[in-house]
Amino acid sequence: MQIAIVGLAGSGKTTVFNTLTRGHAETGGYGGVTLNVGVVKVPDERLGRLAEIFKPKKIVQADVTYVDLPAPPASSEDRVGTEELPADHLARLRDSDALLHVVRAFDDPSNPHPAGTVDAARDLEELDLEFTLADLAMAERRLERLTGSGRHGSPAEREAAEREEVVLQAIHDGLEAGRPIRDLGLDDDASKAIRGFRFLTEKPVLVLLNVGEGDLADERALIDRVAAGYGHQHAMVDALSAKIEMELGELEPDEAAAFMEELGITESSLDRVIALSYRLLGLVSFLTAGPDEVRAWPIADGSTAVDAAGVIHTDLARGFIRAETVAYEDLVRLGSMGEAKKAGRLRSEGKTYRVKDGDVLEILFSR
Ligand SMILES: Nc1nc2c(ncn2[C@@H]2O[C@H](COP(=O)(O)OP(=O)(O)OP(=O)(O)O)[C@@H](O)[C@H]2O)c(=O)[nH]1
Ligand SMILES: [Mg+2]
Repeated sequence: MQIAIVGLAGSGKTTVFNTLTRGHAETGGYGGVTLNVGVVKVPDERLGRLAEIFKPKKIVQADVTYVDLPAPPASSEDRVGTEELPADHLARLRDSDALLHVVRAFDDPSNPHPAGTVDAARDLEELDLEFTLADLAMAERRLERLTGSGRHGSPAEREAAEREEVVLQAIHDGLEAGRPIRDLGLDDDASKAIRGFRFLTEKPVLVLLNVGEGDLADERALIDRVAAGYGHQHAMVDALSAKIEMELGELEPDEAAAFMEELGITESSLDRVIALSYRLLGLVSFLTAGPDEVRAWPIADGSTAVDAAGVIHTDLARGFIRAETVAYEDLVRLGSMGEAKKAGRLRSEGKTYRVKDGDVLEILFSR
């Protein structure tokens, strides 16, 4: 699972990246050109509780990869800015499962906004427009090819091409009217027909307002204001002060606590942002527990027991017999697998069982 951090130049992308990954990539070189990649462990307090029961040798958290990308150049009459990104950057962007869109909301006289004023809604719209133009150009090119080539191939191929054309035309018309693809409510067949294009406005997005260190008290009002004007599907709006979070991340725990008290904040936004981006991806975690390891595994919401087995290892999916399943809450309340079984809370589930967040699974399989 990969999330691309996008945003206009100087919005704080790399600072957010450093915060999330506890990294030290260089910030502040206006209009950065480097690509940063980092892996983040998803915090999950259930693992600690399970570890108390199983006393495993290790604990393994689910992880998500974050990619920090430079802003695309602005589009003009005859060029689409996003398509001018270096090929490897564009590939990373298209390959990502979701976007984390960092928007500058901090004012800083020593680092003035190039537009002269700070206006989060304006900046948000500006980059969204770039991605809309990139998708539109792609849809147009493909539509031209489909209509220009006439109808070739077998009946099945012609039918597939017609279906693709209908979906692309709907996408094209939507984009022209300013509607991102994520708003179109495409059904599974339509999504599948266009999967190969990896459209940017189809990806779910978490808008992250990067607020100034003096504006934390007004954070909620700002989120509400921006969210009210951003009524898109598969989109969420949240805020953090990237600069403060980065500084907090560099402190020892007791120093961090003192600093937070000074700032008048009770919790770091970091865990919340990681958890939100995880949810945004439509991910839930199932858990495995034993004497060797206690582990959280990311899986798409709605996946089946055999899908879950395949996430652990393809052999487990191939030889799947059944999944011994207990809900995390039941297991923790009853204290052990044995007690869960006695209480009738340990279930044997088959291949098509839909795994729920927090299910503790043991997959039985034949080799
Ligand atoms: N005051 C303040 N400054 C910030 C904040 N976040 C980022 N900055 C500063 O803004 C400048 C740009 O931050 P970066 O994280 O490099 O922004 P970026 O989006 O990665 O920039 P490019 O990669 O150059 O497009 C740096 O000097 C940061 O220190 C913030 O919350 N408050
Ligand atoms: Mg940067």
